[in-house]
Amino acid sequence: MTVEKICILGLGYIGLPLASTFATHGKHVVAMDVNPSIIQTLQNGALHIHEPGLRSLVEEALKSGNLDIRHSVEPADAFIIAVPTPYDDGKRADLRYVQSAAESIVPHLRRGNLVVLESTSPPQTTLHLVAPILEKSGLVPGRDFFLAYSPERVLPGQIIRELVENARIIGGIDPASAKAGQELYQSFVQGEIVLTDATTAEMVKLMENTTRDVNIALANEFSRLADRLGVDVWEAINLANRHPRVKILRPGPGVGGHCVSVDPWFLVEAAPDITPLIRTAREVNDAQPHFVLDLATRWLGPLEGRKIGVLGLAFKPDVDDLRESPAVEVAYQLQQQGAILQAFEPFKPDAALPGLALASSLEMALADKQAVILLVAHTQFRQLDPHAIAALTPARQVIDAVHAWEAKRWTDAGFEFHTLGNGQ
Ligand code: SAJ
Repeated sequence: MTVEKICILGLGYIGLPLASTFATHGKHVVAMDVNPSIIQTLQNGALHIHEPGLRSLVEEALKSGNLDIRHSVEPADAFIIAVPTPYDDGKRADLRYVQSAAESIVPHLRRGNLVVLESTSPPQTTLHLVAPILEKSGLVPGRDFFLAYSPERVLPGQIIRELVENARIIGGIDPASAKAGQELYQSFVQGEIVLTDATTAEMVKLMENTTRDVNIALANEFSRLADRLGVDVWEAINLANRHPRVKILRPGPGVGGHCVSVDPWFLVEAAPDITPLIRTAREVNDAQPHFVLDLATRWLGPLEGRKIGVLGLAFKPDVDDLRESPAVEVAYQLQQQGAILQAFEPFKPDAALPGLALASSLEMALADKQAVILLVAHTQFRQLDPHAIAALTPARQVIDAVHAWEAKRWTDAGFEFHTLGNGQ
């Protein structure tokens, strides 16, 4: 099939880079979002999210004349759904955005079109949710139009490069749909394009993030063991990783973001009776902020009234995304124990976090404090000079919950220094 015009639904961390990349590769893209403030921001030439390289990519796409930012769906040759799939209070997938995106395509769907779902979704969503909605058009998927699932697999912070270079899985509801997807994505994908069926593709995506979550849970549990047994987990991991078939990930304050901390629940929901490991890994990672709180209490003493500067709130280094962030959770838990916090998140200094005092600068976060806790290994925090910090704060107790700093440099500068996972 020939695709000239693509309509992309959802302009978040996936939809916007995707729309811009198609546009810079010669496709006419209508990029839409139901959130008017996102549309307004983009139409004013600004961005509502931070991702390295995204600004120049969007500018290039707009300059090419191929990218139109719109409030609503328009007829096109292909439609790509890239909306969020959060979970509800019971950890069940909330598919309302997918559902309404599919519904909004129905009036515009024509014979020969291709519809692709990119949002991370529970197994069988394409077949059992999206296909029946699109059938309301009177057209039959597989006969009158193509329908596929193609998971986004890009790493926040590396999205622009990975979008192009990663292997892409395309699962069709039939082989012709997978082939149609291949023809669409090969306009810019440099990685291998592998075709399969829709449910396998959904499963692949969930398996990838679940594998990561389980492995991080293991690393986090190792950090607790090391703490209990008087071992430096970082040294132990480093040594274990010299084994040719061992690759232990990094312990930290927990797992956040909108992917790894959410997606495993979709598998648990699909079959709770046979997924105890996946559930337990989620629970271990969700409890890790509390482990950090326990360490802080042990190292700093009673937290009531203690003035603490918190460095970093994002869910991981060098991103601005605070969704499901374990750092935010740690900050709230410290505050619940009576600590008086000021938190500095350089990528979102004006974030709205109810009840949490944010500092607009590093200097503000450090001034007049009794202790400093590092929760995110942002590059700019990694590079901090302990002597310079000593001049900015009366605090002489430092906790590094992400193993970003070298202990000796801080102790040499006069700090009492603690690292998560160092039980020595
Ligand atoms: N984390 C650790 N220790 C580690 C690695 C990560 O505690 O050793 C934490 C991070 O700090 C963060 C969380 O895990 O809080 C998730 O970070 P991440 O870098 O592992 O993953 P995401 O959520 O940024 O992106 C993941 C990626 N999936 C995999 O690597 C299997 C990405 O490729 C997916 O496209 C993305 O999820 C997604 O959108 O699903």
